[in-house]
Amino acid sequence: MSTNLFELGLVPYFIQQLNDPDLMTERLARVMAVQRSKSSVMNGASELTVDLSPDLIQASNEARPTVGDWVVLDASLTRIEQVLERKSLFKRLGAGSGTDLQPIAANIDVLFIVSSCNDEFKESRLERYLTLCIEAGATPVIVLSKADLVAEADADDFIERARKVQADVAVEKVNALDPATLDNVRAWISNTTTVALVGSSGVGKSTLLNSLAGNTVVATGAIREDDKKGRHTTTHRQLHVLPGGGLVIDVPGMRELRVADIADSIGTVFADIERLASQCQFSDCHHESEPGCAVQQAIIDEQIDARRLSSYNKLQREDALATTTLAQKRAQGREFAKMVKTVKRFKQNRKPDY
Ligand SMILES: Nc1nc2c(ncn2[C@@H]2O[C@H](COP(=O)(O)OP(=O)(O)OP(=O)(O)O)[C@@H](O)[C@H]2O)c(=O)[nH]1
Ligand SMILES: [Mg+2]
Ligand SMILES: [Zn+2]
Repeated sequence: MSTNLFELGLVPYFIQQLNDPDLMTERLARVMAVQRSKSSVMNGASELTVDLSPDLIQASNEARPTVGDWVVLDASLTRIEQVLERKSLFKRLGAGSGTDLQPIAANIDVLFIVSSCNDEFKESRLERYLTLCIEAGATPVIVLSKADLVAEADADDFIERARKVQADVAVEKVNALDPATLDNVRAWISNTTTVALVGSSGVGKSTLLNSLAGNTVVATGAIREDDKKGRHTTTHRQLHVLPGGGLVIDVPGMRELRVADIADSIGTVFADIERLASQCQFSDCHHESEPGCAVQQAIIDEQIDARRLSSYNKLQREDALATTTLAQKRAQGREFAKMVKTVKRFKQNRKPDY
């Protein structure tokens, strides 16, 4: 099936980056999926599986193409030569003990943060996603799924809780299985909008995608009844084109969402705490047991809850740690590059031995 570049979400921001408009006929493409060093890309005529140029193989995780990227292929259409500058990038710190940033989705306009109307719903998880979303440069929308499985008043309680996390973020409740409940969600998706679906495994991201597409484009999973946890049905990130226009990246549920580089967005998501913090007696107040702490006072006065402060502190600590490790890594990388250069220069200047 061919999909023209505009149906893939091409906008002037990317066209302007091409040094030759002829590249648009075949060589400009969008990354639909990534499997190790191979990428699946769509160039408007067909879907191709391509490699990376040697430069990109050497590049950092962040600089390598990820799902949603706009790329320029070489003339033989077998490898990616260039990744165009991104409009947005949703990323996390690599899973496990990794200290690399892992790009999740590029050039997304809207992030649907999906959470269900049951025990899976956690304010702190939403706060985590929100900081990463704002840092990425995308608009967040909180989608509350499985509203059909609870009484209306209970679903409305979840809406209230979500609104309390972030007053100015849209919150939409849905039954992801029923397309008739998706008008509010659909309103966020224009023909050139790219949406990414994120949230825990089993919350209904793929179900939502199928309902938006009007047919089954991806598999959805059953929930284990014992612990209501999903089974990680979706195993890789994939960009899908909706038949009625718009693009959706389905992201597998992530067990771990470690943050990095979120110093600025923490201030946006926790504007209430930062506003209070500016009134603490000590400018370096940790908001624990210091005298004259305006944040602790607000907790006593029930203006904010202790959970929110502890979530703020946790994200701050995690970010500080990640930033230090990443800075060290980047410095090591620079040192190494310098050393390689010196060795090269030394070799070039060396007089022949004869
Ligand atoms: N009743 C009801 N069931 C839902 C809803 N959303 C999802 N489900 C069911 O929940 C199960 C898991 O849905 P998936 O769409 O596979 O979940 P997912 O978020 O894609 O999970 P991963 O791919 O593992 O990340 C399926 O059995 C769906 O039918 C909803 O709004 N209402
Ligand atoms: Mg899924
Ligand atoms: Zn304080």
